[in-house]
Amino acid sequence: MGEERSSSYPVVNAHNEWDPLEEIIVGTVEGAMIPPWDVIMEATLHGKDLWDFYKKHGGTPWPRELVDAAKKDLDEFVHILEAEGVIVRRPTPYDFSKAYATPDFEIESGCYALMPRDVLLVIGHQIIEAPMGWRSRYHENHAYKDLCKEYFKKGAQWVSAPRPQLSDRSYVDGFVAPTEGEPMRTILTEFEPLFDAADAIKCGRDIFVAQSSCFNRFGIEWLQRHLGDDYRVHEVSVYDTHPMHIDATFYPLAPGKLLINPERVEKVPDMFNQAGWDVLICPEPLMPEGHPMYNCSCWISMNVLMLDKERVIVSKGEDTLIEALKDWGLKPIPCNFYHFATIGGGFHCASVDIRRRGELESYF
Ligand code: ABU
Repeated sequence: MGEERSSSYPVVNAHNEWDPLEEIIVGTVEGAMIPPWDVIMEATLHGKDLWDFYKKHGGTPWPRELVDAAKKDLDEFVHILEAEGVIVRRPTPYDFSKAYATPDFEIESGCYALMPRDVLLVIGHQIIEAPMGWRSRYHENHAYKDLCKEYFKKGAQWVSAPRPQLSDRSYVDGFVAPTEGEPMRTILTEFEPLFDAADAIKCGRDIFVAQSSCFNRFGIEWLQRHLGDDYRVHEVSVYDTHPMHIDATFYPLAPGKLLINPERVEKVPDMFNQAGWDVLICPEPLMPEGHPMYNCSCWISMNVLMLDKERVIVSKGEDTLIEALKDWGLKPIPCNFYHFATIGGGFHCASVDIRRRGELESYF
């Protein structure tokens, strides 16, 4: 069952974004469905022009040519990871095409196992299945159950956050997303704890989160209380008209190096300045105008993946960011990923680190 390994670290061991990476789960494009339209998408997807696309095509498979192009990118990503000595694990094939219903909602299909970062929050030795707010992603954790069971049998802690109901009471009735410049508002009510795992980012004992249309305050409170006194959960002040996930917004790349999205971060927490961290401003993305992006913004450029404190996988084509990373003392490894970004996200979204060689520390 699973791979043999030589590491002396616990099978699940991830305390930050930069300790040397030993094992990772990478998502799959196989069987990916276009997310069926649901109320939360209005609050999380940039680009109103996309709504009609989802209303018309949601619940059907992504066109083969998009899937093939995304798969080519993902294969290159896996190849790079393996060539750099990382064990890559994949989700179990799962049929996301079936309609399903609970007593509280019904939906015409699931989505995909493209982006494990949203589903599993790995902190220290534990895997937390996230209580996700998209009804179409309600069963996405099933694609990772085999891996979770295997890691559990090898000693990991494995827990699911309270299973959400996702009835209409979880969403603000009549929600309208703000236009640029209007005060930020989010769609989730405080009826139950909700978050996607990608709404949190690790920095040792300090976990940074941003409230979004996937992460409510109840979710933040649940996470802090669940993690207990070993961890401090900090809320970062951000501005985004369609907030979803922190990993294209605020990203501690390595000790002393914090990458931020200049359009979204309102205030860097004082603790970074006090501890002498460099705040690195992500350059403007270079994604070509008109490149189709169904699920995320062009700031997905900053959704890189650290292999250790220096090596960083970054999207080929993002030359300004690649040069900046070099100036900041990092070693960029470019990988084609624009086509994966069309239906998914970046390298961080497409993966979830299971084991990095390192200990729990405080960096402040
Ligand atoms: N994890 C996806 C981030 C999406 C975005 O900010 O564009």
